[in-house]
Amino acid sequence: MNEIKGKFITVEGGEGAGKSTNLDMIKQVLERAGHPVLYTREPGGTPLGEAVRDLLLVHKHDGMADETELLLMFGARAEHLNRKIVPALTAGTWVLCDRFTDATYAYQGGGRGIDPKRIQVLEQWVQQELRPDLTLILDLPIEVGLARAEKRSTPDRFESEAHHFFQKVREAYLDIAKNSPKRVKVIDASLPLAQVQSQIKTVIDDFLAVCI
Ligand code: Z5A
Repeated sequence: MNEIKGKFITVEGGEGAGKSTNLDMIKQVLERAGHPVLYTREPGGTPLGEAVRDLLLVHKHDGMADETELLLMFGARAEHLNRKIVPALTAGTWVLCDRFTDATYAYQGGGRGIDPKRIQVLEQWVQQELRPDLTLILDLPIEVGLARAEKRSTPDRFESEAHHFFQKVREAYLDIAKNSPKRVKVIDASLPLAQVQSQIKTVIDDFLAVCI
Protein backbone atom coordinates (compact mmCIF):
# COMPACT_ATOMS: atom_id res chain seq x y z
CA MET A 1 0.00 0.00 0.00
CA ASN A 2 1.18 3.55 -0.81
CA GLU A 3 2.31 5.87 1.95
CA ILE A 4 -0.73 7.26 3.79
CA LYS A 5 -0.41 10.97 4.60
CA GLY A 6 -3.98 12.03 5.40
CA LYS A 7 -6.16 10.94 8.32
CA PHE A 8 -9.12 8.62 7.98
CA ILE A 9 -12.17 9.50 10.11
CA THR A 10 -15.41 7.50 10.14
CA VAL A 11 -18.82 8.24 11.62
CA GLU A 12 -21.12 5.42 12.68
CA GLY A 13 -24.40 4.83 14.47
CA GLY A 14 -27.82 3.26 14.28
CA GLU A 15 -30.86 4.50 12.37
CA GLY A 16 -31.59 8.21 12.65
CA ALA A 17 -28.58 8.78 14.90
CA GLY A 18 -27.76 12.06 13.11
CA LYS A 19 -24.75 11.10 10.98
CA SER A 20 -25.82 13.09 7.93
CA THR A 21 -26.84 16.02 10.14
CA ASN A 22 -23.40 16.23 11.78
CA LEU A 23 -21.00 15.29 8.98
CA ASP A 24 -21.03 18.75 7.44
CA MET A 25 -20.12 20.33 10.76
CA ILE A 26 -17.21 17.88 11.21
CA LYS A 27 -15.99 18.65 7.68
CA GLN A 28 -16.03 22.38 8.45
CA VAL A 29 -14.09 21.95 11.70
CA LEU A 30 -11.40 19.92 9.90
CA GLU A 31 -11.19 22.40 7.01
CA ARG A 32 -10.92 25.34 9.39
CA ALA A 33 -7.97 23.54 10.96
CA GLY A 34 -6.33 23.61 7.51
CA HIS A 35 -6.96 20.08 6.26
CA PRO A 36 -8.37 19.29 2.81
CA VAL A 37 -11.29 16.90 3.36
CA LEU A 38 -12.92 14.34 1.10
CA TYR A 39 -16.42 13.47 2.30
CA THR A 40 -17.74 10.09 1.22
CA ARG A 41 -20.06 7.30 2.35
CA GLU A 42 -20.60 3.55 2.52
CA PRO A 43 -22.05 1.58 1.01
CA GLY A 44 -21.32 3.80 -1.99
CA GLY A 45 -18.78 6.49 -2.70
CA THR A 46 -18.04 5.42 -6.31
CA PRO A 47 -20.37 4.84 -9.28
CA LEU A 48 -20.05 1.08 -8.82
CA GLY A 49 -20.42 1.40 -5.04
CA GLU A 50 -23.57 3.51 -5.39
CA ALA A 51 -25.03 0.88 -7.75
CA VAL A 52 -24.26 -1.79 -5.13
CA ARG A 53 -25.86 0.46 -2.47
CA ASP A 54 -29.08 0.48 -4.50
CA LEU A 55 -29.02 -3.33 -4.68
CA LEU A 56 -28.51 -3.53 -0.91
CA LEU A 57 -31.20 -1.06 0.14
CA VAL A 58 -34.17 -1.81 -2.12
CA HIS A 59 -36.99 -4.09 -0.98
CA LYS A 60 -36.81 -5.96 -4.29
CA HIS A 61 -33.98 -7.96 -2.68
CA ASP A 62 -35.70 -8.67 0.65
CA GLY A 63 -34.50 -12.05 1.87
CA MET A 64 -31.01 -11.64 0.36
CA ALA A 65 -28.64 -14.27 1.84
CA ASP A 66 -26.55 -12.86 4.70
CA GLU A 67 -23.34 -13.92 2.92
CA THR A 68 -24.40 -12.08 -0.25
CA GLU A 69 -25.03 -8.94 1.79
CA LEU A 70 -21.64 -9.23 3.47
CA LEU A 71 -19.77 -9.79 0.21
CA LEU A 72 -21.58 -6.93 -1.55
CA MET A 73 -20.54 -4.60 1.30
CA PHE A 74 -16.90 -5.62 0.85
CA GLY A 75 -17.17 -5.54 -2.96
CA ALA A 76 -18.31 -1.92 -2.80
CA ARG A 77 -15.62 -1.23 -0.18
CA ALA A 78 -12.79 -2.65 -2.32
CA GLU A 79 -13.81 -0.31 -5.14
CA HIS A 80 -14.14 2.63 -2.75
CA LEU A 81 -10.70 2.02 -1.23
CA ASN A 82 -8.93 1.53 -4.55
CA ARG A 83 -10.51 4.38 -6.47
CA LYS A 84 -11.17 6.99 -3.84
CA ILE A 85 -10.09 6.52 -0.23
CA VAL A 86 -6.49 5.34 -0.65
CA PRO A 87 -5.65 7.82 -3.47
CA ALA A 88 -6.99 10.68 -1.33
CA LEU A 89 -5.12 9.60 1.82
CA THR A 90 -1.95 9.12 -0.21
CA ALA A 91 -2.27 12.67 -1.56
CA GLY A 92 -2.54 14.02 2.01
CA THR A 93 -6.31 14.62 1.91
CA TRP A 94 -8.26 13.70 5.01
CA VAL A 95 -11.12 11.29 4.39
CA LEU A 96 -14.38 11.64 6.30
CA CYS A 97 -16.57 8.60 5.70
CA ASP A 98 -20.24 8.09 6.65
CA ARG A 99 -19.99 4.45 7.86
CA PHE A 100 -17.19 1.95 7.15
CA THR A 101 -16.21 -1.54 8.33
CA ASP A 102 -17.47 -1.04 11.91
CA ALA A 103 -20.93 -0.96 10.29
CA THR A 104 -20.21 -4.41 8.86
CA TYR A 105 -19.30 -5.74 12.31
CA ALA A 106 -22.44 -4.10 13.73
CA TYR A 107 -25.04 -4.94 11.03
CA GLN A 108 -23.76 -8.13 9.39
CA GLY A 109 -21.95 -9.35 12.53
CA GLY A 110 -24.25 -8.19 15.35
CA GLY A 111 -27.53 -7.83 13.42
CA ARG A 112 -27.32 -10.81 11.06
CA GLY A 113 -25.20 -12.99 13.34
CA ILE A 114 -22.27 -13.62 10.96
CA ASP A 115 -19.16 -14.77 12.83
CA PRO A 116 -16.89 -11.70 13.25
CA LYS A 117 -13.88 -13.90 12.39
CA ARG A 118 -15.23 -14.18 8.83
CA ILE A 119 -15.58 -10.40 8.66
CA GLN A 120 -12.01 -10.05 9.94
CA VAL A 121 -10.72 -12.18 7.07
CA LEU A 122 -12.41 -9.93 4.50
CA GLU A 123 -11.31 -6.78 6.34
CA GLN A 124 -7.67 -7.86 6.25
CA TRP A 125 -7.90 -8.96 2.62
CA VAL A 126 -9.62 -5.83 1.30
CA GLN A 127 -8.05 -3.19 3.54
CA GLN A 128 -4.65 -4.71 4.31
CA GLU A 129 -3.37 -2.57 7.21
CA LEU A 130 -5.68 0.40 6.61
CA ARG A 131 -8.00 1.19 9.55
CA PRO A 132 -9.70 4.46 10.54
CA ASP A 133 -7.64 6.80 12.73
CA LEU A 134 -10.73 8.05 14.53
CA THR A 135 -14.30 6.75 14.68
CA LEU A 136 -17.28 8.51 16.23
CA ILE A 137 -20.22 6.31 17.16
CA LEU A 138 -23.43 8.30 17.51
CA ASP A 139 -25.31 6.23 20.07
CA LEU A 140 -28.96 6.54 21.04
CA PRO A 141 -31.89 4.35 22.14
CA ILE A 142 -33.43 2.44 19.21
CA GLU A 143 -36.90 3.99 19.65
CA VAL A 144 -35.53 7.54 19.49
CA GLY A 145 -33.51 6.85 16.33
CA LEU A 146 -36.31 5.03 14.53
CA ALA A 147 -38.80 7.79 15.37
CA ARG A 148 -36.38 10.36 13.92
CA ALA A 149 -35.69 8.28 10.79
CA GLU A 150 -39.38 7.52 10.18
CA LYS A 151 -40.22 11.21 9.99
CA ARG A 152 -37.76 11.60 7.17
CA SER A 153 -38.33 8.91 4.52
CA THR A 154 -39.89 5.53 3.64
CA PRO A 155 -37.96 2.75 5.43
CA ASP A 156 -35.39 0.94 3.24
CA ARG A 157 -34.45 -2.78 3.51
CA PHE A 158 -32.36 -2.23 6.67
CA GLU A 159 -34.68 0.30 8.28
CA SER A 160 -37.50 -2.26 7.99
CA GLU A 161 -35.76 -4.73 10.31
CA ALA A 162 -37.27 -5.67 13.68
CA HIS A 163 -36.42 -4.02 17.00
CA HIS A 164 -34.18 -6.88 18.21
CA PHE A 165 -32.02 -6.51 15.05
CA PHE A 166 -31.31 -2.87 15.92
CA GLN A 167 -30.70 -3.80 19.54
CA LYS A 168 -27.97 -6.25 18.43
CA VAL A 169 -26.52 -3.61 16.07
CA ARG A 170 -26.34 -1.12 18.95
CA GLU A 171 -24.73 -3.66 21.29
CA ALA A 172 -22.16 -4.57 18.63
CA TYR A 173 -21.23 -0.90 18.16
CA LEU A 174 -20.84 -0.43 21.92
CA ASP A 175 -18.64 -3.56 22.08
CA ILE A 176 -16.42 -2.13 19.35
CA ALA A 177 -16.08 1.09 21.37
CA LYS A 178 -15.23 -0.87 24.52
CA ASN A 179 -12.57 -2.90 22.69
CA SER A 180 -10.97 0.05 20.86
CA PRO A 181 -11.21 3.00 23.27
CA LYS A 182 -8.32 4.91 21.70
CA ARG A 183 -9.79 4.95 18.20
CA VAL A 184 -13.53 4.91 18.92
CA LYS A 185 -15.42 7.65 20.77
CA VAL A 186 -19.08 7.30 21.73
CA ILE A 187 -21.30 10.36 21.41
CA ASP A 188 -24.64 10.55 23.23
CA ALA A 189 -26.79 11.30 20.17
CA SER A 190 -30.09 11.32 22.07
CA LEU A 191 -29.43 14.86 23.31
CA PRO A 192 -30.54 18.07 21.57
CA LEU A 193 -28.46 18.84 18.47
CA ALA A 194 -26.42 21.65 20.08
CA GLN A 195 -25.25 19.28 22.83
CA VAL A 196 -24.47 16.50 20.35
CA GLN A 197 -22.39 18.92 18.29
CA SER A 198 -20.55 20.18 21.34
CA GLN A 199 -19.50 16.58 22.23
CA ILE A 200 -18.40 15.98 18.64
CA LYS A 201 -16.41 19.21 18.55
CA THR A 202 -14.55 18.22 21.73
CA VAL A 203 -13.60 14.83 20.24
CA ILE A 204 -12.42 16.40 16.96
CA ASP A 205 -10.46 19.12 18.78
CA ASP A 206 -8.74 16.49 20.96
CA PHE A 207 -7.90 14.47 17.84
CA LEU A 208 -6.53 17.53 16.02
CA ALA A 209 -4.42 18.39 19.04
CA VAL A 210 -2.57 15.07 18.88
CA CYS A 211 -2.20 15.27 15.08
CA ILE A 212 -0.07 18.42 15.19
N1 Z5A B 1 -24.74 -0.95 6.23
C1 Z5A B 1 -24.45 -2.25 6.58
O1 Z5A B 1 -25.35 -3.02 6.89
N2 Z5A B 1 -23.15 -2.67 6.58
C2 Z5A B 1 -22.12 -1.87 6.21
O2 Z5A B 1 -20.97 -2.30 6.19
C3 Z5A B 1 -22.44 -0.50 5.85
C4 Z5A B 1 -23.75 -0.08 5.88
C5 Z5A B 1 -21.34 0.42 5.44
C6 Z5A B 1 -27.38 2.52 4.74
O3 Z5A B 1 -26.62 3.36 5.53
C7 Z5A B 1 -27.51 1.17 5.40
O4 Z5A B 1 -26.38 0.36 5.12
C8 Z5A B 1 -27.56 1.26 6.90
C9 Z5A B 1 -26.58 0.24 7.41
C10 Z5A B 1 -26.16 -0.52 6.22
N3 Z5A B 1 -28.77 0.86 7.41
N4 Z5A B 1 -29.74 1.48 7.57
N5 Z5A B 1 -30.69 1.97 7.70
P1 Z5A B 1 -26.99 4.89 5.73
O5 Z5A B 1 -25.92 5.45 6.60
O6 Z5A B 1 -27.21 5.57 4.46
O7 Z5A B 1 -28.44 4.84 6.42
P2 Z5A B 1 -28.94 5.30 7.79
O8 Z5A B 1 -28.28 4.82 9.00
O9 Z5A B 1 -30.36 4.91 7.69
O10 Z5A B 1 -28.62 6.81 7.81
P3 Z5A B 1 -29.67 7.87 7.92
O11 Z5A B 1 -31.05 7.34 7.84
O12 Z5A B 1 -29.29 8.87 6.87
O13 Z5A B 1 -29.52 8.39 9.39
P4 Z5A B 1 -28.53 9.45 9.98
O14 Z5A B 1 -27.72 10.07 8.89
O15 Z5A B 1 -27.79 8.88 11.11
O16 Z5A B 1 -29.52 10.53 10.58
P5 Z5A B 1 -29.92 12.00 10.01
O17 Z5A B 1 -30.52 11.91 8.67
O18 Z5A B 1 -28.80 12.95 10.19
O19 Z5A B 1 -31.02 12.37 11.09
C11 Z5A B 1 -32.25 11.75 11.10
C12 Z5A B 1 -33.34 12.78 11.52
O20 Z5A B 1 -33.13 13.15 12.88
C13 Z5A B 1 -33.31 14.07 10.71
O21 Z5A B 1 -34.60 14.50 10.50
C14 Z5A B 1 -32.56 15.05 11.62
O22 Z5A B 1 -32.95 16.37 11.42
C15 Z5A B 1 -32.97 14.55 12.99
N6 Z5A B 1 -31.94 14.78 14.04
C16 Z5A B 1 -30.60 14.58 13.93
N7 Z5A B 1 -29.98 14.86 15.10
C17 Z5A B 1 -30.96 15.22 15.97
C18 Z5A B 1 -30.95 15.61 17.36
N8 Z5A B 1 -29.82 15.65 18.08
N9 Z5A B 1 -32.13 15.89 17.93
C19 Z5A B 1 -33.30 15.81 17.22
N10 Z5A B 1 -33.38 15.47 15.92
C20 Z5A B 1 -32.22 15.16 15.30
